[in-house]
Amino acid sequence: MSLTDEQFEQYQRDGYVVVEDVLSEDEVAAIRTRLREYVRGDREASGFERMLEPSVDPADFEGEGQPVRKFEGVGMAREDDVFGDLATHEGIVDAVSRLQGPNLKLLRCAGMLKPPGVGSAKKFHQDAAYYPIHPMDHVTVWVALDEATAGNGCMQVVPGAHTDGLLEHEALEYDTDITVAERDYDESDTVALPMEPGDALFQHCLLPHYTAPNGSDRWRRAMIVAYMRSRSRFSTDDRPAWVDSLSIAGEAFPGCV
Ligand SMILES: O=C(O)CCC(=O)C(=O)O
Repeated sequence: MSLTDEQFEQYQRDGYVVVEDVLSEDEVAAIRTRLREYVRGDREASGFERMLEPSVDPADFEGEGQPVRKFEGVGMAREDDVFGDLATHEGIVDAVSRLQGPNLKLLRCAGMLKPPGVGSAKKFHQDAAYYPIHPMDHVTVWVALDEATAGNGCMQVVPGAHTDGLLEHEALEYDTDITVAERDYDESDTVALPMEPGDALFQHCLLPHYTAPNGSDRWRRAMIVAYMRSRSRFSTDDRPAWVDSLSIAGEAFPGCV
């Protein structure tokens, strides 16, 4: 599966495109099962981070296992076969190759969970603000594992705003969590992107986006795999601790990320 010309053009114009049915039901089920094993502690998260919902006391959480907000780290794809299969998924890699060329590295792998009732918002941000990488055009692929709707925290984007460049961000509660400091748009300028399990959103790293809290009684789980060109370089002297990479397709180049 590569992108059609129409999908390619939508990505260039709007900064995103949703492609339906990229993952099969079985592939979605395998990822959900694996995430559940980590949430319940049946498997130990080794080589990647786990973050809990900040305002939820795990003792009060009535879901299955811990109130995990996210698992994050390229180590997920390196250490775990199910997440590794997602990172190298032919449909995803072919589509990203159309956007980024044949030499690709994985920049990010994450399980994004919004537990029912307690899943918190992810405020407006651009993914590029987290990653000092040149050129600033990496692609985030957000794959729905549940039906995602405005009610349980689906992705919301500002179409076309990726052309405004990198905006200033300020730190939130965690020093690793940031949000756009000043902006000339708000929630009313966003387009909500409801998605079915297995659908994938391909998103430009400069596209401002946010997700609302999950006020529903249904989980909203998703996976993120983000890719950059293997010729990308760091645009700072210090590589931030959370930046890692894994070769996915084509060649790797000396002196590059
Ligand atoms: O899945 C979510 O709720 C938001 C994820 C997101 O925007 C991110 O981690 O960059």
